[in-house]
Amino acid sequence: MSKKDENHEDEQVDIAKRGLLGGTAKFAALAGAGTLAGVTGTSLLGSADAQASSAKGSVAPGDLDDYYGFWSSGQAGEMRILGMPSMRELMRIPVFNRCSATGWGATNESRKILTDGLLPETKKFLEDKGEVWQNGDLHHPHMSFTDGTYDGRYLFMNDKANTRVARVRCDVMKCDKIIEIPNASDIHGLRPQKYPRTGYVFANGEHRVPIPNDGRDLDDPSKYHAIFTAIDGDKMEVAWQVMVDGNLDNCDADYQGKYAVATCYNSEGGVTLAEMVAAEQDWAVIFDIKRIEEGVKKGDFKTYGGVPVLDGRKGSPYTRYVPVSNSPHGCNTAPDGKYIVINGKLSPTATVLDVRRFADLFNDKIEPRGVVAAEPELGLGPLHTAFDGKGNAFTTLFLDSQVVKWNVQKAVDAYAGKDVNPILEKIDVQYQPGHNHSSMGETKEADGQWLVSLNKFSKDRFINVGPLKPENEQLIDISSKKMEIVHDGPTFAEPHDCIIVRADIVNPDSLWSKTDPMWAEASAQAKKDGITLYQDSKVVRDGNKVRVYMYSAAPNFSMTDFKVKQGDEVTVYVSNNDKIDDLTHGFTLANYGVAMEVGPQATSSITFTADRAGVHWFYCQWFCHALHMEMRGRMLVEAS
Ligand code: K7E
Ligand code: CUA
Repeated sequence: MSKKDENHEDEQVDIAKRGLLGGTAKFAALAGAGTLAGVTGTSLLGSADAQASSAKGSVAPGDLDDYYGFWSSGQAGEMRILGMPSMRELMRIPVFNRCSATGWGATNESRKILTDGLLPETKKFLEDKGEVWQNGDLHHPHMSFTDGTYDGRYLFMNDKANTRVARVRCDVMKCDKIIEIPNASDIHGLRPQKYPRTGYVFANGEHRVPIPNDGRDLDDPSKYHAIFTAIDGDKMEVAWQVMVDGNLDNCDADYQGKYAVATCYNSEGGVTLAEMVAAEQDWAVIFDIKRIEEGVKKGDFKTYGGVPVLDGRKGSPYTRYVPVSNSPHGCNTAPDGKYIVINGKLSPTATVLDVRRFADLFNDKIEPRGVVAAEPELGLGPLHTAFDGKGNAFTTLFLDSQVVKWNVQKAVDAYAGKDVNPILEKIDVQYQPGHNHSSMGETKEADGQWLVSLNKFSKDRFINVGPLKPENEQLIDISSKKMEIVHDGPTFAEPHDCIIVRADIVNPDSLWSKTDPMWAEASAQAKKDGITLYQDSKVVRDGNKVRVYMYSAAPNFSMTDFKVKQGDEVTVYVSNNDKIDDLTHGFTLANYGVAMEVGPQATSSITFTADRAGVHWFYCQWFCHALHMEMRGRMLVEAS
């Protein structure tokens, strides 16, 4: 399903028309009514145009989508996959959450991923509580890049709540690494390096804390610091960190592989709201990646928490601070590689930085504000900007509940003194948009087809479900001159951010490989026990440790029962021998809180103490066969 580019050459502002139509609630209501009516088959507007455009964004039953949407879920902690433009939710990928369908947080494989990359003090903190799980707050999912566009290898995402960064393997769409970032507090902004490849994953530590944060300097906020981190995305290890002034919010990378930029609020270094918004100006920090790498080589750093930390505070060779209006938020690099848009949040403006002037800034040939190429006034509460690859930008206006479309070159011309209005159009969204994202919009292949507006409030948009309302994500057709909302859908916490990736770039497997590293430990243990996974079925006793190896082939487990003693520590390994697409089995042990997914050709394992004597049925909890209900067996626990 693809749709035609109806009008891309004529982006000229028609002031009179815009004055008549642009951004007024009345017009939006009319356009909205037309769209809704079109969906039910009667067009209020009555024009063929309106009817044709109403069908946009709908994908017929059985038809496939053109794009993958990778969605965050905020405080729900998982990542979600949507088909775009249908906005059908296709999959949920547990990351910083627990999941009873897949056993994420319960299986040995997931517990290893959830704990391996944590700092020693966090491991101890969790062990003392007997837990592996921490809540999550997943804000920003982004795909790895090669040469300025998505490469389909990995997705990276942050956890603001517990200062972690995770990676999802795109071949199997499962999380394979989670690391906790030392010295920083609460990872917020996260973006992969676009060029030459990822490479680094840049991660902003938002909140300022003492380093090390071990009880010192509690009452002296002047000694708190925010930390910018570059993670090696291949190894999932911290490469280096830079200490900055102020808080770090969002970030992005350039298309040249030379710089990263972060927005900073709280240049005041305050700890209360009043203190944090006191100054008229905050700043964007620019990081010179080459200089930082050289600094690391020269040893110009201190080691904290096992990683090199460079001093990037004002006056350092590694950074430059560009003053922008109070509390900037989103930071978005335009696909032409020339501009980076800093979104004002408390200021009605966006500040456009010209990447081509950064070298002069670092060589002290120009003042920091000398890199500013434009500062258009967009409306109230600009938070994030997306691009269509045709020179236009789309910025969410949180307070105005609108998306504003503006032309970057016109904004640059206006800033240079020309009498042009960069604003092309405003459209109402429902309500209070945070992030928006366009199809392929953060790559050099931005294609100007779709824009998603992720709205924090749905208010009256859906039937009432109680005090906690869903949020609302809306699909906007941006392929023609006029933006048009073609779909909206409720979503549970929280559609914080998303990316829209052309389907041909993402090619996940349908089956696991039997030798996948995900269960390397299970394979190694099986080998020690003289077991061939997927073939042998056996109970191995090792003191009070019991290892149960079985495989599944629909509709059977290879074991009808196994016997253990009360108090044994039992590990059950299940290998799925089925090679058929979509044939997932599961293993649920009744009344033991034990459940896991076992994908086709995968192995999963889970460990528990058999402290309840008696007959306990285990069963397959993923519907796999007409005899799925019969796919079960017994664990017999002898009373001690
Ligand atoms: Cu991406 Cu809220 Cu975390 Cu903006 S942030 S809305
Ligand atoms: Cu196997 Cu259901």
